[in-house]
Amino acid sequence: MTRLTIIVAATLTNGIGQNSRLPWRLSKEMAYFAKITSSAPDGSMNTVVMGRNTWESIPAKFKPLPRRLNIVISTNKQYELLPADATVPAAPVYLHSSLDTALARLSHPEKLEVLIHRSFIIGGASLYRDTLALLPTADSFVDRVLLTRILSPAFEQCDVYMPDFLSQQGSANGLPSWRRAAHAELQEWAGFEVPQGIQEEKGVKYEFQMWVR
Ligand code: FOL
Repeated sequence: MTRLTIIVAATLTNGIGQNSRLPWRLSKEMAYFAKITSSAPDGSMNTVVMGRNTWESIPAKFKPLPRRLNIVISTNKQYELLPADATVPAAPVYLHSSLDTALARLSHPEKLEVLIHRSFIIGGASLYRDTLALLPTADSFVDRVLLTRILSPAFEQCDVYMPDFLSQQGSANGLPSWRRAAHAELQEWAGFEVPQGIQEEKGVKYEFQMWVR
């Protein structure tokens, strides 16, 4: 069983993007993303699984995301990854033409050249939707969401939204319901101190949350 963790920063109405990029630039929030997705015991690595639009949205100087196994999904079989920027420390990148084959590879560690610690789904909207719909009986399942809730301003100009995972609750669809973990549980899982309560950067208020099911 591959447990998957979604990591996302989203407004109160679930806005996550605007004009093919993040609607905000919050350096401490981004540092949290980088730290939590990179932290792995010696000799292992985490994976970051992303859709093609998300891959293209990452600045050239940060991709492939260093110290992580990058997996990019594009259903366009002609799609090619551009050669890596030589200034970025080499990190492995795999290109897959479906979520199924990407997840199958993750659940067969012998097919990977590195030892995997945790796997993160880093977006965008369609990958969040597809992975949230996986059933607990499948061999991959999203059991955790690291949500940075952007509280204000509203960022009403967003043009990409993540699915409202908290409203997809209940046993009707065969999925267990979500529970917000206490801050101590988030820190314990992260393995480092995470700022608690409402954070403010450049006039933007947000909060680090962890949800589990
Ligand atoms: N989750 C959270 N909490 N915040 C985000 O901004 C976020 N962004 C994405 C997915 N989940 C998220 C997708 N977008 C980079 C850029 C865009 C992006 C994800 C990552 C990026 O360049 N990351 C670098 C750090 C760059 C820096 O320090 O400014 C990295 O090494 O992770």
